[in-house]
Amino acid sequence: SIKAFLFDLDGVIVDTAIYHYQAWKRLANELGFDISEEFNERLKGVSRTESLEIILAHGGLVLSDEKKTELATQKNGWYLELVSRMTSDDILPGVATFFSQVRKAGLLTALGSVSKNAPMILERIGMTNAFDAIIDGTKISKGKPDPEVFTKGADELEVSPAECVVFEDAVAGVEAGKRAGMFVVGLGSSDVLTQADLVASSLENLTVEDVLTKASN
Ligand code: B16
Ligand code: MG
Repeated sequence: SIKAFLFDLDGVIVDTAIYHYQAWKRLANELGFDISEEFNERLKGVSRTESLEIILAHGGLVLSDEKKTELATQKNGWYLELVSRMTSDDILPGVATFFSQVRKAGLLTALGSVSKNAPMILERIGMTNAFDAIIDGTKISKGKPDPEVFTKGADELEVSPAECVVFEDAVAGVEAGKRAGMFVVGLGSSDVLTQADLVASSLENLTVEDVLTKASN
């Protein structure tokens, strides 16, 4: 039976994906090219260094490791400027109600984010205590679609993968959840999140009971 819910951060709890996109777009523009919103889908759930590699390949640029470190730091600075203004008002619709249902159902919770900034963002929005375990970019060596972020979450909660449900908005994140052997709820479009076991447009359109029923079938 299901014992734990594992949540992605960006695009599930808060919409920081838009800030990552704005910061990467600014970097690409300064390098002389552009990235579209469609292209940005490929960056969701992917680590900072890997995102930069994908962007540089897109722009046809080959740079030294030193330059790459400099650019990643620059992007993170712009990103931090954008997220520093976040408050609990930025928590996505439906999250608070869903989390109160999760608690009532007696389920464990974990954050599964590859972002190194995740703990700071949870502090800003006042949700640090909503999680029994927090797995962020500093605790893992491989980004999504590698399952590491979710298997570590299950380990910290001392539950098995089959007892976990993952909530994800990104293609790479859905793949990570499936590779971890978990039931995956995709939040977004079923045309994009084809690997998900269940898709809803957001947590606002889901109840814990729905998820538990579908995940137990
Ligand atoms: P940072 P998630 C991911 O977070 C983002 O989706 C991805 O766009 C970002 O590059 C990555 O975190 C690393 O973030 O630069 O803050 O360490 O979706 O796994 O919550
Ligand atoms: Mg995400």
